[in-house]
Amino acid sequence: MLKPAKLEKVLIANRGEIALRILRACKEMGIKTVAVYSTADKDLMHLGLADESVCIGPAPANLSYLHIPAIIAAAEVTGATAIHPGYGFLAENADFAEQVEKSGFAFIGPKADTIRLMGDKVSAKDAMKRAGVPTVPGSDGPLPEDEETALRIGREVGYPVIIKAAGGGGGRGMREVHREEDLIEAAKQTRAEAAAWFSNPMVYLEKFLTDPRHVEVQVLSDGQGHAIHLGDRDCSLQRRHQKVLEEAPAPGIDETARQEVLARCVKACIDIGYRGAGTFEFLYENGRFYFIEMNTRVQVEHPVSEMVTGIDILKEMLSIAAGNPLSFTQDDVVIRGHALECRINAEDPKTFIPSPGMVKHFHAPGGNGVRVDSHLYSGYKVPPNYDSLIGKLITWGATRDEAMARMRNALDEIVVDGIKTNIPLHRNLTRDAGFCEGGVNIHYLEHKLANE
Ligand code: MV4
Repeated sequence: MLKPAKLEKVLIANRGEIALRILRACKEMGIKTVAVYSTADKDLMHLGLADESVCIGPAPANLSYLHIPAIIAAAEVTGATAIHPGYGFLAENADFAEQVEKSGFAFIGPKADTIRLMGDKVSAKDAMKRAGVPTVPGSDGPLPEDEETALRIGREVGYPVIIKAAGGGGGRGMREVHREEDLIEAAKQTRAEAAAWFSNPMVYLEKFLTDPRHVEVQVLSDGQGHAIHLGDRDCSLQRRHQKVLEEAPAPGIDETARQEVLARCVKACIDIGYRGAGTFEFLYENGRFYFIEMNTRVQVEHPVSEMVTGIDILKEMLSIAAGNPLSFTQDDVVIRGHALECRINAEDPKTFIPSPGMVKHFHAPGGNGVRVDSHLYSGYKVPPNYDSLIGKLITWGATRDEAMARMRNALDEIVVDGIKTNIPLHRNLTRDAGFCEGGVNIHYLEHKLANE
């Protein structure tokens, strides 16, 4: 892969396992690295592996990983040429992307305008609908404030419906409505929340799908007219909008519907001039896909797509940001076998209360088809200030059953002593008859937990 000067030195504007993942990709490509960290994170593993590291502020994220001037200043003083935002924090902040580029650095992700387009869920849905991506039936734009018009739209779509904030996403700012007499009040409440939380009172209405699966499509697009997909992932196993276990490909999907939606996503990338790695989120019900949102960042669960395609998504992101055209075509992408990912969190496996503290002993599992993406080491102290994700255990197999057997072994082998983790939950889940069967919906895990 070419390496123009734009990507001579990459500043990694993140922490934990994804910072380590970005660092590994940079090192492989011969790109110099700058790690940034808060005072709570001075013991992060990747700091010692980076060429340079810079403290950007105190523990609260607002004063460090979310503090745009501190990150740009760190890039300036170290002579970095590009910034990788990872996921979370500033990854989908269009103003950050804009300031990074205006300051003369390459932003490793889409153009600021694309991030802005997708950040507004009404404009995102509209853009995707125009590009031919199937969307959830609904208000086709904002839900009007006029009560008569809103009621007519609700009646046309048919109950139940869901009201969502245009500025929301990921489950924040939404309200189910099961009866017409509740629509106006629900719209008012969602608007008020949206104004307070996202400084944008705009809401939209959709048909509420009662038992969908969450299936998403990974794409890579170079912004120069070439785009490809890396197949789909199933992320239905979630609790309170936090994904727990993901897999690729999504099991038991209608193959005609799948090939159609994958092709539509690729075409949409070309239509909007998308640049970088992206994820189209769909609800899948009764054999049909319905677009809900697009994520303009690398996602936590990207490794399952890497495992079934052999493509390194982080290296491709870097290559695209360097201005290179995609080096392969869709025909070069072959989905082979199956991959699973268990998210390992520092939390109580029953109450889900975060459990930071000293990891007295860490032992990583191994063997054929086993991958561990984690910044843990024996003696590492998990700080209480951030997300509780401490690593990801990923297995690959020629079949789903083989990937599952390898995951059960890996979960038997892994040792994380000193703090509570959700490993017992994963040991249980990978032996759950319904999940092992494949194709469970977004409510499955919460129902299972309520009944145990
Ligand atoms: C929906 C839905 C049902 N019908 N939209 C939640 C997160 C956000 N990305 C969209 N979400 C949903 N939108 C319609 N029209 C159900 C959910 C939903 C959900 C979606 C994906 C994964 C987990 C979920 C958990 C609860 C609700």
